[in-house]
Amino acid sequence: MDGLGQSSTESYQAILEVFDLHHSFALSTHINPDGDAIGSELALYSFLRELGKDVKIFNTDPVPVNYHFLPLFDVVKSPQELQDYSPDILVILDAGDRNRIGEDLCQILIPTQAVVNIDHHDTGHLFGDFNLVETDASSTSEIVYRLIKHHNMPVGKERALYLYTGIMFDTGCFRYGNSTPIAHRIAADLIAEGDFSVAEVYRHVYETIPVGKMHLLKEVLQTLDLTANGEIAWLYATQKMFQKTGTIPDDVEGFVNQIRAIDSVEVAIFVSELESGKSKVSLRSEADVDVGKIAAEFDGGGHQRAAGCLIDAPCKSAIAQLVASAQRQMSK
Ligand SMILES: [Mn+2]
Repeated sequence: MDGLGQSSTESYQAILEVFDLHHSFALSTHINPDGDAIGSELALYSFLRELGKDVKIFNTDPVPVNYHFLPLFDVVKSPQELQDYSPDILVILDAGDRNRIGEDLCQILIPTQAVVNIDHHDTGHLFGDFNLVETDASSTSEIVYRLIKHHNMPVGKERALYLYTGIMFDTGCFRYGNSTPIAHRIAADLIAEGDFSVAEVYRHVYETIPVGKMHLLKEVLQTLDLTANGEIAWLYATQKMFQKTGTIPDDVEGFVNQIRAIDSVEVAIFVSELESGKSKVSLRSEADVDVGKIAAEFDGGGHQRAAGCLIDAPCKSAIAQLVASAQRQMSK
Protein backbone atom coordinates (compact mmCIF):
# COMPACT_ATOMS: atom_id res chain seq x y z
CA MET A 1 0.00 0.00 0.00
CA ASP A 2 2.99 2.30 0.06
CA GLY A 3 2.53 5.50 -1.86
CA LEU A 4 -1.24 5.20 -2.20
CA GLY A 5 -2.24 7.92 0.23
CA GLN A 6 -1.71 9.47 3.59
CA SER A 7 -4.59 8.01 5.52
CA SER A 8 -3.77 5.40 8.06
CA THR A 9 -4.22 1.73 7.39
CA GLU A 10 -6.35 1.66 10.56
CA SER A 11 -9.10 3.84 9.10
CA TYR A 12 -9.44 1.42 6.17
CA GLN A 13 -9.27 -1.62 8.43
CA ALA A 14 -12.03 -0.16 10.62
CA ILE A 15 -14.39 0.12 7.64
CA LEU A 16 -13.46 -3.36 6.39
CA GLU A 17 -14.29 -4.65 9.86
CA VAL A 18 -17.74 -3.06 9.70
CA PHE A 19 -18.25 -4.80 6.36
CA ASP A 20 -17.01 -8.07 7.83
CA LEU A 21 -19.30 -7.95 10.88
CA HIS A 22 -22.55 -7.24 9.02
CA HIS A 23 -24.50 -9.01 6.38
CA SER A 24 -26.84 -6.64 4.58
CA PHE A 25 -26.08 -3.24 3.07
CA ALA A 26 -27.80 -0.39 1.29
CA LEU A 27 -25.62 1.99 -0.73
CA SER A 28 -26.60 5.51 -1.73
CA THR A 29 -25.12 8.71 -3.11
CA HIS A 30 -26.01 12.34 -3.71
CA ILE A 31 -28.89 13.62 -5.82
CA ASN A 32 -28.04 14.31 -9.49
CA PRO A 33 -25.35 11.61 -9.33
CA ASP A 34 -22.19 12.15 -11.37
CA GLY A 35 -19.50 9.80 -12.66
CA ASP A 36 -17.74 9.52 -9.32
CA ALA A 37 -20.97 8.87 -7.43
CA ILE A 38 -22.09 6.11 -9.80
CA GLY A 39 -18.60 4.67 -10.33
CA SER A 40 -17.81 4.41 -6.61
CA GLU A 41 -21.24 2.95 -5.80
CA LEU A 42 -21.05 0.24 -8.44
CA ALA A 43 -17.47 -0.67 -7.47
CA LEU A 44 -18.40 -0.98 -3.81
CA TYR A 45 -21.54 -2.94 -4.74
CA SER A 46 -19.43 -5.40 -6.71
CA PHE A 47 -16.84 -5.64 -3.91
CA LEU A 48 -19.44 -6.34 -1.20
CA ARG A 49 -21.19 -8.89 -3.43
CA GLU A 50 -17.91 -10.70 -3.88
CA LEU A 51 -17.57 -10.77 -0.08
CA GLY A 52 -20.89 -12.65 -0.06
CA LYS A 53 -22.98 -9.77 1.27
CA ASP A 54 -26.56 -8.83 0.57
CA VAL A 55 -26.32 -5.41 -1.15
CA LYS A 56 -28.73 -3.02 -2.81
CA ILE A 57 -28.26 0.49 -4.20
CA PHE A 58 -30.98 3.11 -3.70
CA ASN A 59 -30.61 6.51 -5.36
CA THR A 60 -33.07 9.37 -5.39
CA ASP A 61 -32.24 10.14 -9.03
CA PRO A 62 -31.79 7.60 -11.85
CA VAL A 63 -28.40 6.80 -13.40
CA PRO A 64 -27.85 9.37 -16.22
CA VAL A 65 -27.99 7.74 -19.66
CA ASN A 66 -24.35 8.48 -20.41
CA TYR A 67 -23.42 6.00 -17.65
CA HIS A 68 -25.58 3.20 -19.03
CA PHE A 69 -22.44 1.69 -20.61
CA LEU A 70 -21.35 0.62 -17.13
CA PRO A 71 -22.19 -3.03 -16.40
CA LEU A 72 -24.84 -3.46 -13.68
CA PHE A 73 -25.97 0.19 -13.87
CA ASP A 74 -29.51 -1.21 -13.74
CA VAL A 75 -29.09 -2.60 -10.22
CA VAL A 76 -29.62 0.98 -8.99
CA LYS A 77 -33.11 1.20 -7.49
CA SER A 78 -35.40 4.13 -6.72
CA PRO A 79 -36.50 4.99 -3.14
CA GLN A 80 -39.96 3.56 -3.99
CA GLU A 81 -38.37 0.12 -4.43
CA LEU A 82 -37.02 0.10 -0.90
CA GLN A 83 -40.23 -1.51 0.44
CA ASP A 84 -39.32 -3.66 3.40
CA TYR A 85 -35.60 -4.01 2.75
CA SER A 86 -34.01 -3.28 6.08
CA PRO A 87 -30.23 -3.49 5.81
CA ASP A 88 -27.81 -3.58 8.74
CA ILE A 89 -25.70 -0.79 7.31
CA LEU A 90 -26.25 2.20 5.05
CA VAL A 91 -23.16 3.32 3.12
CA ILE A 92 -23.32 6.88 1.77
CA LEU A 93 -20.77 7.64 -0.95
CA ASP A 94 -19.51 10.98 -2.30
CA ALA A 95 -21.92 13.13 -0.26
CA GLY A 96 -20.67 15.96 1.96
CA ASP A 97 -23.81 15.79 4.04
CA ARG A 98 -26.28 12.99 4.68
CA ASN A 99 -29.22 15.06 3.42
CA ARG A 100 -27.58 15.06 0.00
CA ILE A 101 -28.97 11.54 -0.66
CA GLY A 102 -32.44 13.14 -0.84
CA GLU A 103 -35.08 13.74 1.78
CA ASP A 104 -37.16 10.59 1.37
CA LEU A 105 -34.22 8.17 1.49
CA CYS A 106 -32.74 10.05 4.40
CA GLN A 107 -35.96 9.76 6.39
CA ILE A 108 -36.53 6.10 5.62
CA LEU A 109 -33.01 4.78 6.03
CA ILE A 110 -31.13 6.84 8.54
CA PRO A 111 -33.19 6.50 11.74
CA THR A 112 -32.68 2.75 11.91
CA GLN A 113 -29.43 2.02 10.13
CA ALA A 114 -25.83 2.64 11.11
CA VAL A 115 -24.22 4.90 8.53
CA VAL A 116 -20.82 4.52 6.89
CA ASN A 117 -19.70 7.78 5.25
CA ILE A 118 -17.14 7.40 2.45
CA ASP A 119 -16.23 10.73 0.86
CA HIS A 120 -13.54 13.14 -0.28
CA HIS A 121 -15.37 16.47 0.19
CA ASP A 122 -13.97 18.85 2.73
CA THR A 123 -17.20 19.86 4.48
CA GLY A 124 -16.19 19.10 8.05
CA HIS A 125 -19.37 17.00 8.57
CA LEU A 126 -18.37 13.59 9.81
CA PHE A 127 -22.03 12.53 9.77
CA GLY A 128 -21.48 8.77 9.76
CA ASP A 129 -21.29 6.36 12.65
CA PHE A 130 -18.18 5.29 10.76
CA ASN A 131 -16.33 7.78 8.56
CA LEU A 132 -13.76 7.26 5.86
CA VAL A 133 -13.27 10.82 4.64
CA GLU A 134 -10.09 11.56 2.73
CA THR A 135 -9.95 15.15 1.59
CA ASP A 136 -6.63 14.57 -0.18
CA ALA A 137 -8.20 11.94 -2.43
CA SER A 138 -9.13 12.96 -5.98
CA SER A 139 -12.49 11.24 -5.73
CA THR A 140 -14.58 8.78 -3.78
CA SER A 141 -13.63 6.21 -6.42
CA GLU A 142 -9.99 6.60 -5.39
CA ILE A 143 -10.95 5.83 -1.77
CA VAL A 144 -12.95 2.74 -2.82
CA TYR A 145 -9.92 1.61 -4.83
CA ARG A 146 -7.74 1.86 -1.71
CA LEU A 147 -10.35 0.03 0.32
CA ILE A 148 -10.32 -2.89 -2.10
CA LYS A 149 -6.51 -2.89 -2.09
CA HIS A 150 -6.48 -2.94 1.72
CA HIS A 151 -8.58 -6.07 1.55
CA ASN A 152 -6.11 -7.64 -0.90
CA MET A 153 -8.93 -8.46 -3.29
CA PRO A 154 -8.00 -8.04 -6.96
CA VAL A 155 -9.61 -4.93 -8.45
CA GLY A 156 -10.86 -6.96 -11.40
CA LYS A 157 -11.96 -5.84 -14.85
CA GLU A 158 -15.43 -4.56 -14.00
CA ARG A 159 -14.44 -2.64 -10.89
CA ALA A 160 -11.46 -1.19 -12.79
CA LEU A 161 -13.90 0.32 -15.30
CA TYR A 162 -16.18 1.75 -12.57
CA LEU A 163 -13.31 3.29 -10.64
CA TYR A 164 -11.50 4.66 -13.69
CA THR A 165 -14.75 6.33 -14.80
CA GLY A 166 -15.15 7.93 -11.37
CA ILE A 167 -11.59 9.24 -11.18
CA MET A 168 -11.65 10.47 -14.78
CA PHE A 169 -14.87 12.37 -14.12
CA ASP A 170 -13.90 13.97 -10.82
CA THR A 171 -10.50 15.11 -12.08
CA GLY A 172 -12.12 16.66 -15.19
CA CYS A 173 -10.23 14.17 -17.36
CA PHE A 174 -7.07 14.76 -15.32
CA ARG A 175 -7.14 18.54 -15.74
CA TYR A 176 -8.12 19.81 -12.27
CA GLY A 177 -5.90 20.43 -9.28
CA ASN A 178 -6.91 17.10 -7.72
CA SER A 179 -5.13 15.20 -10.54
CA THR A 180 -2.38 14.19 -8.13
CA PRO A 181 0.48 11.81 -8.86
CA ILE A 182 -1.44 9.24 -6.81
CA ALA A 183 -4.61 9.71 -8.86
CA HIS A 184 -2.56 9.20 -12.04
CA ARG A 185 -0.85 6.08 -10.62
CA ILE A 186 -4.17 4.58 -9.61
CA ALA A 187 -5.64 5.41 -13.03
CA ALA A 188 -2.66 3.70 -14.68
CA ASP A 189 -3.22 0.63 -12.53
CA LEU A 190 -6.93 0.58 -13.42
CA ILE A 191 -6.22 0.88 -17.15
CA ALA A 192 -3.74 -2.01 -16.89
CA GLU A 193 -6.13 -4.14 -14.85
CA GLY A 194 -9.26 -3.42 -16.89
CA ASP A 195 -10.03 -4.27 -20.48
CA PHE A 196 -11.73 -1.02 -21.42
CA SER A 197 -10.71 1.65 -23.90
CA VAL A 198 -10.06 5.03 -22.27
CA ALA A 199 -11.22 6.71 -25.48
CA GLU A 200 -14.55 4.89 -25.29
CA VAL A 201 -15.07 5.77 -21.63
CA TYR A 202 -14.47 9.43 -22.52
CA ARG A 203 -16.86 9.22 -25.44
CA HIS A 204 -19.64 7.69 -23.33
CA VAL A 205 -19.27 10.25 -20.58
CA TYR A 206 -18.77 13.41 -22.64
CA GLU A 207 -19.71 12.85 -26.26
CA THR A 208 -23.27 11.64 -26.03
CA ILE A 209 -24.90 15.05 -26.23
CA PRO A 210 -28.47 15.01 -27.63
CA VAL A 211 -28.75 17.29 -30.67
CA GLY A 212 -31.45 19.35 -28.91
CA LYS A 213 -28.90 20.40 -26.34
CA MET A 214 -26.58 21.62 -29.10
CA HIS A 215 -29.46 23.65 -30.61
CA LEU A 216 -30.07 25.08 -27.15
CA LEU A 217 -26.39 26.02 -26.88
CA LYS A 218 -26.68 27.77 -30.27
CA GLU A 219 -29.61 29.86 -28.94
CA VAL A 220 -27.90 30.54 -25.63
CA LEU A 221 -24.65 31.73 -27.24
CA GLN A 222 -26.63 34.51 -28.98
CA THR A 223 -27.09 36.03 -25.52
CA LEU A 224 -23.35 36.28 -24.80
CA ASP A 225 -22.41 39.61 -23.27
CA LEU A 226 -19.51 40.97 -21.22
CA THR A 227 -18.61 43.99 -19.14
CA ALA A 228 -16.50 46.61 -20.95
CA ASN A 229 -13.27 45.27 -19.42
CA GLY A 230 -14.18 41.70 -20.42
CA GLU A 231 -13.80 40.35 -16.90
CA ILE A 232 -17.42 39.37 -16.32
CA ALA A 233 -19.35 37.40 -18.94
CA TRP A 234 -22.86 36.03 -18.95
CA LEU A 235 -25.32 33.90 -20.87
CA TYR A 236 -28.95 33.08 -20.26
CA ALA A 237 -31.58 30.57 -21.34
CA THR A 238 -35.29 31.35 -21.49
CA GLN A 239 -38.33 29.09 -21.30
CA LYS A 240 -38.93 29.96 -24.95
CA MET A 241 -35.51 28.52 -25.89
CA PHE A 242 -36.22 25.30 -23.98
CA GLN A 243 -39.55 24.93 -25.77
CA LYS A 244 -38.08 25.67 -29.21
CA THR A 245 -35.30 23.09 -28.81
CA GLY A 246 -37.22 20.45 -26.83
CA THR A 247 -34.90 20.75 -23.85
CA ILE A 248 -35.23 21.36 -20.11
CA PRO A 249 -33.32 23.59 -17.67
CA ASP A 250 -31.11 20.61 -16.65
CA ASP A 251 -29.74 20.58 -20.20
CA VAL A 252 -27.72 23.75 -19.55
CA GLU A 253 -25.26 21.64 -17.53
CA GLY A 254 -21.75 22.69 -18.52
CA PHE A 255 -22.75 25.78 -20.54
CA VAL A 256 -21.26 28.17 -18.01
CA ASN A 257 -17.84 26.64 -18.69
CA GLN A 258 -18.07 27.81 -22.30
CA ILE A 259 -17.67 31.41 -21.17
CA ARG A 260 -15.34 30.78 -18.26
CA ALA A 261 -12.87 29.67 -20.93
CA ILE A 262 -12.72 33.16 -22.50
CA ASP A 263 -9.23 34.58 -21.90
CA SER A 264 -10.26 37.82 -20.20
CA VAL A 265 -13.04 36.32 -18.05
CA GLU A 266 -12.74 36.17 -14.27
CA VAL A 267 -16.40 35.60 -13.44
CA ALA A 268 -18.82 33.61 -15.60
CA ILE A 269 -22.56 33.84 -14.98
CA PHE A 270 -25.24 31.55 -16.35
CA VAL A 271 -28.92 32.16 -15.72
CA SER A 272 -31.84 29.87 -16.59
CA GLU A 273 -35.42 31.02 -16.57
CA LEU A 274 -37.50 28.50 -14.63
CA GLU A 275 -41.19 27.82 -15.29
CA SER A 276 -42.01 29.76 -12.14
CA GLY A 277 -40.36 32.83 -13.68
CA LYS A 278 -37.52 32.68 -11.17
CA SER A 279 -33.89 32.66 -12.30
CA LYS A 280 -31.59 29.74 -11.53
CA VAL A 281 -28.00 30.94 -11.42
CA SER A 282 -24.62 29.21 -11.88
CA LEU A 283 -21.46 31.13 -11.15
CA ARG A 284 -17.87 30.19 -11.96
CA SER A 285 -14.65 32.02 -11.35
CA GLU A 286 -11.06 31.93 -12.40
CA ALA A 287 -8.39 32.73 -9.87
CA ASP A 288 -9.16 35.19 -7.09
CA VAL A 289 -12.80 36.18 -7.20
CA ASP A 290 -14.90 34.26 -4.67
CA VAL A 291 -18.23 33.51 -6.37
CA GLY A 292 -19.39 31.74 -3.20
CA LYS A 293 -19.69 35.22 -1.66
CA ILE A 294 -21.73 36.50 -4.61
CA ALA A 295 -24.12 33.52 -4.32
CA ALA A 296 -24.37 34.06 -0.56
CA GLU A 297 -25.73 37.57 -1.15
CA PHE A 298 -28.71 35.87 -2.81
CA ASP A 299 -29.02 33.12 -0.17
CA GLY A 300 -27.25 30.62 -2.40
CA GLY A 301 -24.29 28.38 -1.71
CA GLY A 302 -21.06 27.00 -3.11
CA HIS A 303 -17.39 27.74 -2.89
CA GLN A 304 -14.80 30.07 -4.35
CA ARG A 305 -14.72 28.62 -7.87
CA ALA A 306 -18.30 27.38 -8.29
CA ALA A 307 -21.54 28.51 -6.70
CA GLY A 308 -25.23 28.92 -7.40
CA CYS A 309 -28.42 30.58 -6.22
CA LEU A 310 -32.05 31.28 -7.07
CA ILE A 311 -33.20 34.84 -7.71
CA ASP A 312 -36.85 35.81 -7.71
CA ALA A 313 -36.58 38.02 -10.79
CA PRO A 314 -36.48 37.64 -14.60
CA CYS A 315 -33.16 36.70 -16.24
CA LYS A 316 -32.05 40.16 -17.30
CA SER A 317 -32.76 41.75 -13.95
CA ALA A 318 -31.04 38.85 -12.17
CA ILE A 319 -27.98 39.34 -14.37
CA ALA A 320 -27.85 43.07 -13.61
CA GLN A 321 -27.90 42.31 -9.88
CA LEU A 322 -25.24 39.60 -10.22
CA VAL A 323 -22.92 41.77 -12.31
CA ALA A 324 -23.18 44.56 -9.74
CA SER A 325 -22.39 42.11 -6.96
CA ALA A 326 -19.42 40.66 -8.88
CA GLN A 327 -18.07 44.16 -9.51
CA ARG A 328 -18.27 44.89 -5.78
CA GLN A 329 -16.37 41.67 -5.03
CA MET A 330 -13.71 42.48 -7.61
CA SER A 331 -13.13 46.01 -6.38
CA LYS A 332 -12.36 44.77 -2.86
MN1 LIG B 1 -16.69 12.97 -6.02
